[in-house]
Amino acid sequence: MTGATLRVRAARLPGRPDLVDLEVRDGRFTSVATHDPGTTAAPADVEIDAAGALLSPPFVEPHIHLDATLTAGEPRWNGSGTLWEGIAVWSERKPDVTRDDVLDRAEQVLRWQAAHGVLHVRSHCDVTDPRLVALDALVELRDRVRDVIGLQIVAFPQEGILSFPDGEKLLEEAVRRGADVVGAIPHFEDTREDGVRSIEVAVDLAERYDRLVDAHCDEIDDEHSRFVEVLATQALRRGMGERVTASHTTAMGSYGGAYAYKLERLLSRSGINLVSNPLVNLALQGRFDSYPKRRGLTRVKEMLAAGVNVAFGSDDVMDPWFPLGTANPLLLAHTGVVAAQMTGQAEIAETFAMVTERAARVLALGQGYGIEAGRPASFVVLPASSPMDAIRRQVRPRWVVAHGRVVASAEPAPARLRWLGTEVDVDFVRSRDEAGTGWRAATISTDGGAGSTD
Ligand code: 17E
Ligand code: FE2
Repeated sequence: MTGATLRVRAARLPGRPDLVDLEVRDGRFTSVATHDPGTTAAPADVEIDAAGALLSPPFVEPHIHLDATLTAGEPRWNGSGTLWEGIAVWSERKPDVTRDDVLDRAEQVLRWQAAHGVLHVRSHCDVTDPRLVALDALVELRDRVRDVIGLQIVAFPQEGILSFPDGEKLLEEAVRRGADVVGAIPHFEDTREDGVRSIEVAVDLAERYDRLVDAHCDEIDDEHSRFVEVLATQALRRGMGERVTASHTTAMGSYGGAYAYKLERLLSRSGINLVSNPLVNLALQGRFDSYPKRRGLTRVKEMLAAGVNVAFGSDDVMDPWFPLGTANPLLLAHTGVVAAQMTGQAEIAETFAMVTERAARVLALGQGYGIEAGRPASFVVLPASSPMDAIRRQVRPRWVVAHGRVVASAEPAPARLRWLGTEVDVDFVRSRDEAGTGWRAATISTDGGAGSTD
């Protein structure tokens, strides 16, 4: 049996000058080649004429908390806006967590993500709960959604590994029940020594069960919080480099130049990944400062320049830590441009990579990701002329394709402007940006086989 076929014509790939044609069969790319306007190939079941629109591998969410999502205001709002009150509010909500509660909220946000073109998601899940009820629910959900979204689950000990009763046991049990990644939260442990020990426990567990590591690390405006050096050293000595991620690392925004220099060298040698959550940490950090007030971000540009892989994550959608959000990756890229001051032309293009390819490296997706023959045919078509254009105008994907199937589509919706006696459509395009592309004319047809007899 041959699976349905799909063809995309005249798509523009990020960073590639020529237009390309792509063919898909049985959910995988069978060819990616320079656009041939005169091709006589038989019509596919689904034909997309991209007309110069941007085609990118899907967005990847490297850091979200789906167990807590959509609980903002329950049982109360976070009045101080700090990380610490967020943790306290969540711990009051936790006893009310049930399987159906988690499935309902997490699936709703996964639908939003799919509509945004996010087809790979790493979700943290609090395992400082003796029932592990959210963990079981997310494992169930991971299996149910796998044809559309690849979900990775981090066993995340929100209230500590050593500072929470049976924290270590719960972490291991969560791994046994199916967590893909082992987490930690060293800056939250009661002592510095426990913080160091908690990292050793997490990395040991990951090694024993052959899992990845993703620790919440140094998410505090305290220049003395220096656990990322411990995590990187463990990764380096055990040869686990790219399988290890340090998330948040906001204390790096408070370190002085001399220590930061040492750290750049260690992190780049270790090969570990960093995840910055610019939207949420801009909001959470600096809350104990008056003025001047710190931005509370990790050193994004500097670490990229040192050769460290850095990606951007959402962290929260409407929960005790952040009341807004739709998990929109282009909003993260836009926020990252501002927050990390990545306003150079190449830097803006880099922020697009930080919500696509760089985030895919965090998830260790390897050959399971990317626009290449033999790989899964998962991609987004954006009504834009370049990554910079997509970020600036915050476009919605025209089509989202998962394993060769169109799973989301959105018509562009320009404003109709009555202007000095004429009427025009406004979609914020600077006409010069469009040179050489006609992406507004992109079309899809699903009757490709019509007219042929078989
Ligand atoms: N828990 C935590 O420790 N830090 C965060 N930023 C969130 C949850 C969202
Ligand atoms: Fe987080």
